[in-house]
Amino acid sequence: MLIAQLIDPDYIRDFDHLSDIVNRAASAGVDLFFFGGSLITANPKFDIVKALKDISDIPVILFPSSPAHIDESADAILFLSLISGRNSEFLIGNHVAAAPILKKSSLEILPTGYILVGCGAATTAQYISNTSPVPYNKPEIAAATALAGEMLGLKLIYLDGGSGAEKPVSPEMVAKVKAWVSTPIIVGGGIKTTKDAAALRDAGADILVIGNGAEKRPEFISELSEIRV
Ligand code: 1GP
Repeated sequence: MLIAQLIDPDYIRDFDHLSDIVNRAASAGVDLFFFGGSLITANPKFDIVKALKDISDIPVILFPSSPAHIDESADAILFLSLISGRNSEFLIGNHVAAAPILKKSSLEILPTGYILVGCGAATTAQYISNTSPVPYNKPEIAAATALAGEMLGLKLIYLDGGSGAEKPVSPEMVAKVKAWVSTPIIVGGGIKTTKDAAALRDAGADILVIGNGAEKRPEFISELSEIRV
């Protein structure tokens, strides 16, 4: 199982702050940085993706909510289709706008079925995408959605409670999706304890995404090295 640390540009105060995060991530063995956010409200004071590439060897994968977030300094992009929703812009519309730009870039394209799950109060991702999440207690809906995504050719499935979710996606849902698809499964949103992380790992998550949990308690990233396999 891999650990991806989400770098939200709104959270980064300055270059020294980013350096601290990178140093901690490197010593904890973080495998990937995801970069992005559903709603970016601040004008970054510096080019964070370029800085990440300059000071770290950890691959940087864009996690965009808009074609405006394409950044050629990164290594790859999650080409996310929001298959839990029925908003055509996030299913295919933004992709049409982004595809010609991506074709000219050197970014690795990672076609990803993105499934938002209701994990407590509505998250920014749900609001901004104007979609209904899969209900928390309906693993079979998540599994059928993931299976349809795999049949459409998507290479990764991302089960996300959304950044700042009150609780993570249930291990039961992850296990059901794991049983139905053969793609790697990314799980994120609301993971704040090693107990949560271990349960999701045991259920079959291939990549865990940690954002708020490490923003609020930076040592959480180091603690996760204990439960990695
Ligand atoms: C959000 O999965 C990521 O898309 C991370 O969520 O910030 O809640 O860890 P958190």
